[in-house]
Amino acid sequence: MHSIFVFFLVCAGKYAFTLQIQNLPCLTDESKKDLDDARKELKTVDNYLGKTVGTLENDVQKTLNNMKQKLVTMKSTVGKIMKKVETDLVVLKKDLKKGQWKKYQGHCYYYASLGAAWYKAERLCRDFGGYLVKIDNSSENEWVYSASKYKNYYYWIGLSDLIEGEWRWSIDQSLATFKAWQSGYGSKGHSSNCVAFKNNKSKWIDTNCKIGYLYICERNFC
Ligand SMILES: [Ca+2]
Repeated sequence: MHSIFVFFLVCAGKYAFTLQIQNLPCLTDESKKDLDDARKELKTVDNYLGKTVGTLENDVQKTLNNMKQKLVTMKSTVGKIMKKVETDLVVLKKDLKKGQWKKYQGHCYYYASLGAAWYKAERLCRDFGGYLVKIDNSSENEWVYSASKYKNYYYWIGLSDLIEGEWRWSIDQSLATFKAWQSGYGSKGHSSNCVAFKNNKSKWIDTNCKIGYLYICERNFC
């Protein structure tokens, strides 16, 4: 009882009151089994968590790699589009700087050197302070054709029939009085609603508005 190596400890179901420290802890066989079982359970849970964390890490890494790849592709696509837009703008600016507005009877005409669908061409002409060319008579028609630089190409003009067969100029929505249809054109139906100069001719065709033709803008001042 006087020794510091003696320790009081009550073990369930036992009568021993004093034990040396090296014998601690004092457990019943039943308690030991419980502890062993619990340890095994914990080990199983630990293994399961380890595997789950591993799988999750793998999945997250795969998702991140996927996203990274998609972003790289997206960046490349956006880069290409930006480059195309920049090139188009440079060409447009060069054209405008070169003063490619040609004068005829107090009006000025711009001949695009890049193609666009009819509606885009119409918008671009407005951006340039004009409108998709309106041709009032045969003289103007012949001049507009003769002044075009690329005779082998088609050029949009400002005529369309949103109401089938009702040909109107985009600038003022007036009905066309003068028309210079190429033989067989002018009534090509619902999928041919925009008008262009035929290549190598001062004649017009009605065709699909989505085609990327060159175009001619007109403005009332120079
Ligand atoms: Ca039509």
